[in-house]
Amino acid sequence: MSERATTTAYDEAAALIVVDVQNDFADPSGSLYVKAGDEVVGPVNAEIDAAAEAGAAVVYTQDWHPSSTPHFAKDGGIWPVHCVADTWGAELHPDLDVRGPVVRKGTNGEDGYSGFSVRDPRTGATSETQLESLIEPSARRLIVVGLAGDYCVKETALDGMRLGYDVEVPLVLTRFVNLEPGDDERSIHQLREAGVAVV
Ligand code: VGL
Ligand code: ZN
Repeated sequence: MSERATTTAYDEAAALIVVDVQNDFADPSGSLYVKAGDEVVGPVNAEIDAAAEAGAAVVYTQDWHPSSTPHFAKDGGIWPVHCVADTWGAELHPDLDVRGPVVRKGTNGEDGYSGFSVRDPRTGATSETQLESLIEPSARRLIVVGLAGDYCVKETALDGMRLGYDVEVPLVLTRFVNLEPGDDERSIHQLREAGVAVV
């Protein structure tokens, strides 16, 4: 029994999407550590517990890059090398409670931040991941948590809206990269404009 309050009531019409809670983002020694990212692991676990108990789907995403990809600054992108396939940094955080399928994104060097789709950096063509197929057909409402609030959480939530779900992003369950100061506020604004409940 969990004593901790969750951010929302779970039932079979809800799906919890746990985005990129991986060592490179959530461990202070990770290569793209999101400030205080480690603080979300405990509260996210409580949420997973509540969701699973209520019969809601719980699905995870994992950023999973080749060692060279236009996503990385050294290859023409903007990010330090992170979440390279089969390295410690790409592993889900060891304290994260994994109770559902994991969708890997970026596997073939694709770019893009949403858990629902990836983008070929050369052609710009987007393709779907398996995420939507893993959410119970009964799911109407998505709760998107994890890292980072201004990239993969935001894009996953926006894609969820486009796909016709009601979407919630609880702020206590995410943290922001803030590559530019104020990215957190701008992301929250953008999410709310799109109809996401940022709570
Ligand atoms: C992410 C930057 C680069 C994320 C992934 O998971 O939010 N951010 N790759
Ligand atoms: Zn990445």
